[in-house]
Amino acid sequence: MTDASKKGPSRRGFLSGMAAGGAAMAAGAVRAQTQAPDPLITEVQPWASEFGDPVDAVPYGMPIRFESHVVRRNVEWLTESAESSINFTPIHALEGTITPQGCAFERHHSGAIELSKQDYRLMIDGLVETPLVFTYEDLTRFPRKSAVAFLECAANGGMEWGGAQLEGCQFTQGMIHNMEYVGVPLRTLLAEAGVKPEGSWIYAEGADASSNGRSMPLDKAMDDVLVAFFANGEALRKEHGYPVRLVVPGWEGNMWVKWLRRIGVYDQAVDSREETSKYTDLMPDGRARKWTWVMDAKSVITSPSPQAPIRHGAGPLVITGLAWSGNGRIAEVDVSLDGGVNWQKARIEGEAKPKALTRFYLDIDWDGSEMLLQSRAIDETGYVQPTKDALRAIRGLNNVYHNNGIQTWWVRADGEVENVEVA
Ligand SMILES: Nc1nc2c(c(=O)[nH]1)N[C@H]1C(S)=C(S)[C@@H](COP(=O)(O)O)O[C@H]1N2
Ligand SMILES: [Mo]
Repeated sequence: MTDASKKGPSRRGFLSGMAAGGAAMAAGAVRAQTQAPDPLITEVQPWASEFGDPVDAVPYGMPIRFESHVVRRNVEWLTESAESSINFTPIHALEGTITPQGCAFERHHSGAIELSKQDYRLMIDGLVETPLVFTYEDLTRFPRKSAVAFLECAANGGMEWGGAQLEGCQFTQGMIHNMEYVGVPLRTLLAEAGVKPEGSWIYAEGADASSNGRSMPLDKAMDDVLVAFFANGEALRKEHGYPVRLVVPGWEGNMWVKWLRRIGVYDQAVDSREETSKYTDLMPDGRARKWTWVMDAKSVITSPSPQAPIRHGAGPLVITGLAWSGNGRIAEVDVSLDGGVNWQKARIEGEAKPKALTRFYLDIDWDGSEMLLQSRAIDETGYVQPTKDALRAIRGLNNVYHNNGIQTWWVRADGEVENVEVA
């Protein structure tokens, strides 16, 4: 037991202790530092004087009201209507790697639909031996697999191509979430229907008005794609595709068709709207990159960041963020405090899973002076996250998608943080 009435180490003593003892001393920062009685400790508080809520007060719990700021947010000027729009995950306020469904960003082309399990049908047709229709219950009778995977919209960071614009990683990198999915491998269902030898592409479409149809090479469909019905231990939420969505690990979010209603097997791509006029990358010479399915390695410091400034002053500071790669595992994350001049290796927390968000930390003793914080992800293929300028030099400025450039946060001496770019 700790004796809280004893005088803790002075701030000065603590800081010199830091220099000697390093990060292990950081926990000492919260020790009592004065002898003034703290009424929160010495006086009986209301919450200790009466009963709390009974069980079942809330049959399905919501976050406590003190956390009501941790919500998805929208940028209203971005789209004409909220039915065909996007909002952003509050990654600045989350920890670990799993995104709760309730604050995981949403992207709809024609609104989130309500589709019951009873009304659900999944058709497999085209170049198959036996066209099939599955009910929801049919799907639950195939052997299941699970996968933790990030979903990143290809447009994540799209508003930053022209320069630093939005204040906070929720808006600059928040078109991303990471969940644990359970479902049936798509290859199991394709095998049930029997793909004909000519079949080399699939086309997946949703039951919503937009249908959001996308083509995918059969190789990927037979690899790690899941027809998923659970996320983070519970049914998919309506906005994430209840009752069934496609999970396409490592590939752009648009291909993760929600409210999945049909898989067609073909001998060529369909060239739908979502893979021609949209989700292609216009290059400086007027031509467009096509089939840019994989989300390249990327990272961002989530705290400190514009929505998560430093309030505690100089001394021990936890710098943390997220890194991910559609090509596999994150091998290393480097952090710079001086705008990319010097780099230090960050600590990767837990297992770096392939095609999933990976949490990193750099624990420093902040001297209270300005910093230009950056993080740089390196994945297991050796790919290094590029600077924004390096990306622009190749892709130009006409393009919206696949901006995985290095983010810079300007941390001021007062702890406030701004979105900037270093030349
Ligand atoms: N049926 C259908 N599937 C869809 C969409 C859609 O509008 N309709 N939007 C796509 C896009 S562009 C993205 S980025 C992801 C977003 O998934 P989320 O809303 O679960 O975050 O779903 C994809 N799947
Ligand atoms: Mo998207």
